[in-house]
Amino acid sequence: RVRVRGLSIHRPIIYGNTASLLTEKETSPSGHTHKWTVAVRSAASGPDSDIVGGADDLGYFIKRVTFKLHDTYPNAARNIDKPPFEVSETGWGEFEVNIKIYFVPEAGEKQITLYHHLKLHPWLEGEGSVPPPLEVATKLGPVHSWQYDEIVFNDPFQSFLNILTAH
Ligand code: SLL
Repeated sequence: RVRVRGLSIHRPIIYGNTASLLTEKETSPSGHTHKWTVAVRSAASGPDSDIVGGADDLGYFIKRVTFKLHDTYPNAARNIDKPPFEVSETGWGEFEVNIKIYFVPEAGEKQITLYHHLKLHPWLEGEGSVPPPLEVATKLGPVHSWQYDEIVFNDPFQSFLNILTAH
């Protein structure tokens, strides 16, 4: 296993969530108010990609993404082993999602951990910690909360570099 010393290669990603209100009918009897999707996506897609990233083409170097949800969810640690790396659920509250990204064995790299605050409410400037009333939230539409990041591999193995550059 040969490392390519002095080389550093990166892959851009975005991670985060979208959320929208459930209809009144969907809300009862669970008490859940929102449906949401939390995801890790490639940010390296072309101009035709949509707002939350394009092709789910991370599978060639990511083998698993674990989304650790709030303990109020059954099986809170959700393992996703192929793209799209995402979890969709319903709920009533915001919380911190712990996201662990595991790489293919060729990488010889440890997993990385990201944190994302699952956002359900269209928090308004200067309104403190009180979410806007339902009719306001309804008017504002779905909430998007995404962060850009780059996964950096330093001194990658030659075989892994080949995998990365072949895509
Ligand atoms: C809060 N600290 O109090 C947060 C916790 C937890 C959200 C939010 C669970 C849904 C279910 C759900 O929405 N949990 O499975 O019943 O706001």
